[in-house]
Amino acid sequence: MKQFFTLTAVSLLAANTALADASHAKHQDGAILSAADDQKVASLDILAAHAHRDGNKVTFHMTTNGVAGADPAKPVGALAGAPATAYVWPTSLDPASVGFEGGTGILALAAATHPDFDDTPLFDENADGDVGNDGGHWHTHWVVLTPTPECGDGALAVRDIPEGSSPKLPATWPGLPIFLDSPGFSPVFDGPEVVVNVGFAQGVDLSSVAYDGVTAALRVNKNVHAPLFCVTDVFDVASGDLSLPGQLK
Ligand SMILES: [Ca+2]
Ligand SMILES: [Ca+2]
Ligand SMILES: [Ca+2]
Repeated sequence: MKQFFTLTAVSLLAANTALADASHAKHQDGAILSAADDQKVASLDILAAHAHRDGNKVTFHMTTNGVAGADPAKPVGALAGAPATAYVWPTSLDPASVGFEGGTGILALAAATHPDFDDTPLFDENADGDVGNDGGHWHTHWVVLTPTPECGDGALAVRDIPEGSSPKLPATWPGLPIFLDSPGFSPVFDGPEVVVNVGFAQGVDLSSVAYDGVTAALRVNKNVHAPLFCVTDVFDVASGDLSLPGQLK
């Protein structure tokens, strides 16, 4: 009898594992697939990116070749030059879909870490009673990316908000002079998988959204002025060319 229960438990466990794995991006119809690459850090080597929709909730996820989230950015001890590591889903959505001024760049969802500063003043990700000390914990952002030559040839940056201008910004904008929102969606890590469930306001047209998947490093400007937050390294792009071949279904 005991053996029966043990066997049942083992097969249930196996079934659960298979079930969990079946939900991963790399097993989804229409996922953007990317080859494994031993030259890349495994946790940032994308195998697949995918997004799917249930009403106004959209699940963005990525399968990596390692343990997703295993290699967060390392602190440098200052805001100037502070690095960030991010899993990023660039989309075809207009920035106005989440409350930014419209037509201002590529709206991208990011799950990020940057231990040198906290930009989620409404959230206490590590639940220690301080909302200002958890930039080193994985959290999410909406960012608006624009080509920014000052960051390097062909490089992108989070769009700056020039002094004296007052573009539309989401209610959860954390106050930095860039097009960055801290909406508070929790990134969920499960082995090779990173998942973010996103809520959209009613009335946002989600019927023909294109997306891609990227792993990247960003860095705060060494002089902490514009351009403030450059994309400095792209580790992997699911499509290989940022063509946003994924179609939200
Ligand atoms: Ca890859
Ligand atoms: Ca915080
Ligand atoms: Ca905290």
